[in-house]
Amino acid sequence: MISLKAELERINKETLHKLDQLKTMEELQDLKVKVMGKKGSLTALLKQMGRLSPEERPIMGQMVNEVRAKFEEAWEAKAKQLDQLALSARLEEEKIDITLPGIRLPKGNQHPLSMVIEEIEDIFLGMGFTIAEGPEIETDYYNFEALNLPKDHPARDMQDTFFITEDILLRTQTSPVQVRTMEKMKPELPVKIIAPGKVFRHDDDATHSPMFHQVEGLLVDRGIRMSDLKGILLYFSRQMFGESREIRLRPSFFPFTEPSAEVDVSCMLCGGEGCRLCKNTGWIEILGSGMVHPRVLEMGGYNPQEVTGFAFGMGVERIAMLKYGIEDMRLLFDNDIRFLKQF
Ligand code: 2NM
Repeated sequence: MISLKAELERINKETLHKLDQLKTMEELQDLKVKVMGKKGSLTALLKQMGRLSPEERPIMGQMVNEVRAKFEEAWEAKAKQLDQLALSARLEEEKIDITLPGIRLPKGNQHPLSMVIEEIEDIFLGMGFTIAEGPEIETDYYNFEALNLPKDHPARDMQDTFFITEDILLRTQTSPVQVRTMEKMKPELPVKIIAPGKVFRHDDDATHSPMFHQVEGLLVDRGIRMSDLKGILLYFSRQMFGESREIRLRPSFFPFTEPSAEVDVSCMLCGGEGCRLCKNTGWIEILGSGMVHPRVLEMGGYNPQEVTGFAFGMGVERIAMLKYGIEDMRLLFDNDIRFLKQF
């Protein structure tokens, strides 16, 4: 009895001391097992009680129970304390200083091609045109047939077309959008639209891109004349390249217009005096245009006896290069932020 009591005292002191010293939840769980587990020190002590006399047994039992109750109480308190410590450590770690300056995200830049497209759109919107869109993957019919380019037409070679199947292709111009719009609108007048978008042409020249951008325009109404075309394009050229610009029309050929004309604008670099940019001619070609071919009007669902129309098309990359003095078109497709930031 005496030795068991001394052993109990020792266990009591030692466990409470250990409990006081330990620092982690794992150590705490460990201690519980070492004291109260199957092979724990208190458990071992209880097993030895068989050696005691019947009178001593309940007294010793009560003492063991008291030690165990005290241990459990102290254990729960320690568990709570460790929980608290872990929580405040986490809060400390997660603390943020809301007075610190923010991190600025690197800003991008609108692409000069998008800027030019929007500028062109705004000029024509201001003249009452609306914007029409259509598929980049087209049928042979809308890209060629309906534009007065039948299957055996020699001018089909003028465009190096990306074919997907025999009848499906990547549009080589945005004119198919104009045909689709006429079909949808007929017999409503006027048809007064521009069609901006991506077009695709196969070209082995390294300075050309297989994908580039076009804006084409179409105005169909009763009594539309070539002078209407010239007035609209003069206004556009002055808005785009400066109030003092002049334009001139040179005879040309397109299968979908008759007559057709190439449009030059007086040089925006030298004002027409002659320089490197205009190769000393004073003029720079910016557009193709013409009066819509009667057959194209017909295929759009309009009667060429009743209505006439003009159409034009321009390459956006070329306009952007002229407007911003970009020497190499490839810069427009590299997406180098140092280049893009300049606009
Ligand atoms: C150009 C030049 C001349 C054109 C023709 C048409 C349509 F659909 F009305 F027939 N849209 N665009 C046209 C005319 C395009 O680009 C150089």
